[in-house]
Amino acid sequence: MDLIIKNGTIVTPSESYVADIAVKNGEIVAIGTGFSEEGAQVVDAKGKLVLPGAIDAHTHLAMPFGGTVSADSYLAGTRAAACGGVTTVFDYPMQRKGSGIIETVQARKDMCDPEACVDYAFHCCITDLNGGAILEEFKAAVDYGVTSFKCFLVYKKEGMMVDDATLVKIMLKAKEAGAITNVHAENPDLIDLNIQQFIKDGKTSAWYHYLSRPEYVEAEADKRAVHWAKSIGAPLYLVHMADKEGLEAAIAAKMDGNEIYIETCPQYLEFTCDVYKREDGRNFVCSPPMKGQESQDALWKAIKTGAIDTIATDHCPFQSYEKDWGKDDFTKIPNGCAGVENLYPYMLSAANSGKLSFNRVVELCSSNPAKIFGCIQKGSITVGKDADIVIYDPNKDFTISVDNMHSDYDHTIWEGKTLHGYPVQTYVRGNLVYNNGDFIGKPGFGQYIKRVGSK
Ligand code: DUC
Ligand code: ZN
Ligand code: ZN
Repeated sequence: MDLIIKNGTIVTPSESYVADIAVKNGEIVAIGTGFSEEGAQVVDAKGKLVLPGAIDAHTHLAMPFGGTVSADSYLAGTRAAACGGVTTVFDYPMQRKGSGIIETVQARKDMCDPEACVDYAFHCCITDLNGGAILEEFKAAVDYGVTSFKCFLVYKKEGMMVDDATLVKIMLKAKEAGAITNVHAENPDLIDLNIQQFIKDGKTSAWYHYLSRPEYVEAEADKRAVHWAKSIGAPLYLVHMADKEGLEAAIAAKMDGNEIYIETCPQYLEFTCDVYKREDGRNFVCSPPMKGQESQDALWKAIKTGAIDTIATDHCPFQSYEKDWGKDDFTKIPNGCAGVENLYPYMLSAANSGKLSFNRVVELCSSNPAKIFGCIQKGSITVGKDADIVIYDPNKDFTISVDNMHSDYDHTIWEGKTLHGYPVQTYVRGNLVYNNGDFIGKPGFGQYIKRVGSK
């Protein structure tokens, strides 16, 4: 045996129990008691929880966006991931006009390979069908391990948006190839209408970022995506759900038997649109923006009832000087916030405070993303799976500060937030990459995860 983690409380989506875990060659080979410790590294996890590593199914690392590039490289973003108990990240390469899917993903894989500190996979954003050639590449993309494609219903001027006909073509072809379509739902025409008026009226603070993209802007697009999924019988994954009306429409369609999955993010669970009234409101600018209290309450309710499937981060930090570009004009603020290192600790702290169960956190942050996105080696503490393991101390309090994070950004929206309980160790395939506050992994250790489609 290479590693034995003993006496800890193992948490799965359905139960918590005390047992020892034996790891060999990066895999969990046995769960039980009384293993021979000869030659093995032995870790005593008594009094601690032993959890599957989280899967952050939504990051934008080194992403060209908003006139710059997001502040975390693959190295910094995956280093931060390791320190927050995230053992796999899903990044979003952007296919551009004239480029193929595999070409797009391969280019990002080449960047990521030497830098990745945890395992990684890719969803591919589709922005153009290249006269239909892209659709013909879906099957090859699935064989390459990319089993999810993303459509933006927004970012029209940025050349990222797809229209409804393109969306439907993608959803149908994805279904045929055994893949799923992820959708960022906001309505760009309504946003532009609002922005034009606000700029004309001299209303330029971060608060108007929210008011130009309020609840109805997201709800319309959520409902449209749900409508197409229902009408053509294709699977849909709604990313970063933030509004009550869209959420309720998606839940109703799920309850009618449609294959619809809903993701939300910690920032929507913690903050409301009131943050945009703060002096540092621009630091919270992301899209979709944080919404009102009613939406936040609806998200928490859906987490408790089981209607929300995953929590991911949309990690896309920018430096303060970049956020400052929009000090006097909210339209110039690069959209995005940090979160990859905060995801698991935040949700586990919520569990520790009794807001939901630890089992449900494991389901939302690990098992469900693994299942939905075909990561068959990941997502649970089970014999035969990768030994992606987090040891969590429920008694360790931790106050988040930019100084104790492991990213390259210079500020965080989570500054000053105290969490009850914190990860103390993270293992990726049986290798210790984070130990009590320190990153001890190696760039390049992270591996590309070739995912399995549903066909
Ligand atoms: N939203 C953000 O806030 N940042 C990156 C991309 C996105 O859709
Ligand atoms: Zn998005
Ligand atoms: Zn995103």
